[in-house]
Amino acid sequence: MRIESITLRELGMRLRFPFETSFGVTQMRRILLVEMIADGVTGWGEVTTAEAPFYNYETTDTAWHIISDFITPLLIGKEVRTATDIPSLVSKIRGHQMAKAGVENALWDIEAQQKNISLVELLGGTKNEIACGVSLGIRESPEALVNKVAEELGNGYQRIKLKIKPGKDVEFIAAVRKQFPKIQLSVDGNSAYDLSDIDHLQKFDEFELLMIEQPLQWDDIYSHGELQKCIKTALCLDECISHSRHAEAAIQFGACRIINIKLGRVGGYSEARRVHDISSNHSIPVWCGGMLESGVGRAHNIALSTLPNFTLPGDVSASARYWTQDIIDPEVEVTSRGTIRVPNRPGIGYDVDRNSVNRFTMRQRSWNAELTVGA
Ligand code: OSB
Ligand code: MG
Repeated sequence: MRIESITLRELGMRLRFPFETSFGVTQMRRILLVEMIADGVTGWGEVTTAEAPFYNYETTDTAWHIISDFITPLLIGKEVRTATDIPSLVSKIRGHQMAKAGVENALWDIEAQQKNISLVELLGGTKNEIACGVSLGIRESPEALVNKVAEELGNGYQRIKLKIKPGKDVEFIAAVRKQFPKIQLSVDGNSAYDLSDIDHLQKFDEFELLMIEQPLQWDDIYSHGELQKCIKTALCLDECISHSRHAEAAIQFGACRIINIKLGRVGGYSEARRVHDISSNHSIPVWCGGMLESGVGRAHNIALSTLPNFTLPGDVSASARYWTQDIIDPEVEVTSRGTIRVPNRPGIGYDVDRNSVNRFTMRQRSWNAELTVGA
């Protein structure tokens, strides 16, 4: 496959509702889409950076810079055998996994279409339906949170995840657990605690949570290992796992019993499959995290979730929970059983709606092999 052109677009998309985590409130998303053409076939990828460097160090602007000035020059006009060739071509760029993932994943879409198979089949996915949970932002009061949980359970979702932070945790979790004693319930601290909070975090054990996600520092596997020794509830790592060697280290050290895999955070499908396989070999279940994606990122998350070791419900939910209008056709819908039916059309399985993309586009830049010296 010869990479003939790459178009990078920044879309401005307003979430239907503000989303609050321990690191802040998000309502306006600035999303980068990668449109790639190879051998005349078009593929799409999404860069899952946030607007500010509060989840990890990447931002929409750093990704624009890294893709424009470093990734694109390494790829434009290049001949590649498969999408799995991309990581080695960009490996001299340290970090910036989300920027790399947006580009690599577009080529996976292309490769699947060229072979006339779904992305699921190309990846080795084994499911035609995936289990869905929801991630609920921090609310004003425990009552407001309980009402929101009731609404999402009514929509069929199989697992509820509560965002928490110091001062907005025990009381909120207790209220939800009291109202819903049997549901699959987990919490996500997004690195808002540290090891001096061990006594406090031990109190969570009484709520029989499915997991506590990333309570401690974003880059600290060691401290999570220390914490896991002191609590009964399973820890799940999100922010800490940027690649498969982190997964290996965290598992060996006992720093988690579950891993959240995000395509962007680990740098794309090639690395996501490695994290999946390592976890599987150690009997560590995984699930697919979300980054408030548009339909393009959502479609990729659905494909990833079909791999066999994705045995827990993910954070991949219906388009309508986020957007008044999504940019794919059809939009992602969730069944009353709390599942998404996996499309089996070639590639990502959804059409990208160019009218919507154009409507939301704030800036765009294209690179064409024929116009690039040396390509
Ligand atoms: O930690 O999983 C997270 C959203 C933005 C940044 C980090 C996280 C999240 C979510 C939302 O939990 C998942 C989603 O609904 O897309
Ligand atoms: Mg998380």
